[in-house]
Amino acid sequence: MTPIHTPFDVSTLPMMKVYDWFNGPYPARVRIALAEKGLLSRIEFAPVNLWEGEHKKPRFLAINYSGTLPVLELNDGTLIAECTAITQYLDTLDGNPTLTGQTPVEKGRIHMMTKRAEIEFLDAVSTYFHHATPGLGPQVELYQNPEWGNRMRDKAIRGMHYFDGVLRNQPFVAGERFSMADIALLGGMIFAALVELPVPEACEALHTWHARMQERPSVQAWRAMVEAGAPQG
Ligand code: GTS
Repeated sequence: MTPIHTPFDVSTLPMMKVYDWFNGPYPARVRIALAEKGLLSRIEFAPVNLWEGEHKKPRFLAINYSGTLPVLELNDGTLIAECTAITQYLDTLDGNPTLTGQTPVEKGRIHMMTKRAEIEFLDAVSTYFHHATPGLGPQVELYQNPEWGNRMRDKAIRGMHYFDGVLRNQPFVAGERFSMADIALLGGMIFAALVELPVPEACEALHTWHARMQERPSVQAWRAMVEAGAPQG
């Protein structure tokens, strides 16, 4: 039975701030989640320029100790970093968690598959980018280990095959419904495209799923924003 939820008026929510960089793959996860939840109008975006290393400077490290984007700031100053934590917060605001699971088993599976999409794919592509390519450039990449980066590239390719196998048996990453785990895998696909790491043709189910994801208005809105280019100023 479909649960009945009281309609939720997002305009009653106080404004929130998201520190991010417009075309970053991790920030994409939060932007897509915001669009899925109809919350984009409640967000002011504060650009932190990764290419100038702003995320490693004391001013931003005081916002996020890890020196990574994105970060959500609530109107009382509360700071929430980590895509998974931010998505969980946003998803529960309306009492109707469509992205992070309604039942204990859904929540468990979505958490597991999100983590797996990060460990086996997205984080591995990111490590490849930072260690085995010029990454964000010599001013920002102060330590690089190309051998480790290339190992992580191979891990990411194994991850593509793993998720292809998952998607041969079910329509979405965590089962029968779109969830935060699909968004995490999309983050991996976005990063892989940025670093020109192709998804093997043999990964047919992964390709089909990816094409299906492009039809979602949230993903289309994200793509249109990226195509509009970097924020000015
Ligand atoms: N575990 C973090 C999360 O889930 O939020 C990882 C965040 C992350 O690595 N963000 C990237 C970053 O800040 C942003 S992007 O690469 O997708 O644009 N990277 C900068 C760096 O120097 O690691």
